[in-house]
Amino acid sequence: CQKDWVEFQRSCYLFSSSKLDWTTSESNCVSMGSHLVVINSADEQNFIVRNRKEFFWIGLSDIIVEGQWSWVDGSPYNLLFFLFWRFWSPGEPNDAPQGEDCAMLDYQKATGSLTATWNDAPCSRQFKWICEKSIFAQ
Ligand code: 2F8
Ligand code: CA
Repeated sequence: CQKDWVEFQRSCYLFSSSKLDWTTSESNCVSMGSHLVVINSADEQNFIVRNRKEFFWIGLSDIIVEGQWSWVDGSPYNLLFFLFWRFWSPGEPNDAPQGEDCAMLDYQKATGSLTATWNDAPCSRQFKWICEKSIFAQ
């Protein structure tokens, strides 16, 4: 991986130190040949949040159609898989009244063996973010 990027299971990850809204975070990743992180396993989720007590945007939103979650890189959103593994925090996604279409890692509501679980939050909020690209796409 390039300088400042961290390798895990054939991906390189960049953890931002600044905060941005969800759309600008994704644009920042795209400008570096990556996307906001797409989480495909509990292992990956635990790796990216281990020892980090912060919120991070991930590459999942239902901006286009409410209730239809989609990953920024077009990976399939496997509802049964994510429910089985309880990747969402209890009661999430709840599209809280102000409207919440973008997913973030919430270390405060982790359950079971996961070190963080997901919450949907307003896309305009500013959080740190995580970019991911394949180790073969440098
Ligand atoms: O704990 C549930 C709820 O907590 C907050 O709302 C009170 C979050 N809101 C923001 O982050 C803006 C909700 O997303 C979350 O569902
Ligand atoms: Ca929510």
